[in-house]
Amino acid sequence: MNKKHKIQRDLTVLALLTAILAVLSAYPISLAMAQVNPPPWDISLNPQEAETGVGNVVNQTLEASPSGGGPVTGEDSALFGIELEITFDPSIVQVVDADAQEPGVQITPSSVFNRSGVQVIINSADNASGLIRFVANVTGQGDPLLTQAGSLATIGWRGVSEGQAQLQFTGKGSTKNGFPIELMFTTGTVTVVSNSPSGTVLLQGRTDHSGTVITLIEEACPAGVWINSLVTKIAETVTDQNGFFEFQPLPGKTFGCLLAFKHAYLTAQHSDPQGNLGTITLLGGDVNEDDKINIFDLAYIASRYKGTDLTADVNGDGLVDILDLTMTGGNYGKTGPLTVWQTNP
Ligand SMILES: [Ca+2]
Ligand SMILES: [Ca+2]
Ligand SMILES: [Ca+2]
Repeated sequence: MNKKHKIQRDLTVLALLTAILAVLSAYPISLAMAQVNPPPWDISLNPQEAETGVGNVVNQTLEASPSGGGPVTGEDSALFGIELEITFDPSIVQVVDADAQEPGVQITPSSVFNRSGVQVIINSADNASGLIRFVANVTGQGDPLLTQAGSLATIGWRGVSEGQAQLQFTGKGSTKNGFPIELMFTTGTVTVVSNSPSGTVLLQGRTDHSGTVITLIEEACPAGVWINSLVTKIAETVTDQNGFFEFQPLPGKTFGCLLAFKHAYLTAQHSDPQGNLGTITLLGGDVNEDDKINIFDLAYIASRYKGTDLTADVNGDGLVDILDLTMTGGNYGKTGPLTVWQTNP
């Protein structure tokens, strides 16, 4: 081959290369798009708005699903790695440690992360600063973490004080080849409500409903007449003029029963008292405090009629008279404890 032919051949090769480059340069964006823009995923919480009491625990599941519906497959589309940060207000909620063996506080990874070829690099919750960090990925030739909607983890929240904790997310996913997968976050909340019981206890035949003693005990509601010495009292309060009572927050306490006691009235109870219990009206006439209204009460009132022994004064007006006798007679045969509370409108 002479020099002239070699130059001609080189020019031909150059022209071909130029043509190829020209063709390629017409499509670089679409080629690039196909590789670095895998479909985004939605990250959400179930339930989105969780609620619990002070000292109580509620679970929220962290869920992922392809924004387009899925399933999403292929090395450059499916979810092979994920990093998430969730911030929360640690003065309102704290993360419950899901792994007692591991130092620090962890959330519970879903079964997706509980197979070979999947590694959880970071799983930590900082209850001082209010930050959850979760990082996991697939190693080797493992299958993707997810190709369709599924659960990532469960977070257990313990209520610390009344209020609403806003949860904020940041993070991203990764394809197998390390292209970023955009995560679209739907933020959630955890609302902590007071678990302290409140309610209204009215007294039949009175306009001033004050003075009923309300007691919270650990034990389940006792059947029949309850005896002070046999129960473990957690707290005690007294109703106001409107019959209203409310306990201060009692973090970490669980109550078996709430008891209401007022002399000359049948007692009332409420099992597992939490929050607003509603209203109950105590029936009058039990002057001998055996939680029964019967002939003994009527006899007692009759024997003190118009007298000065005010233990027989059922309606508390300072007199033992026909009003006390009639109310007691009207309740004849009734027994406590009363347990039917009306829900406030
Ligand atoms: Ca731990
Ligand atoms: Ca009685
Ligand atoms: Ca009276």
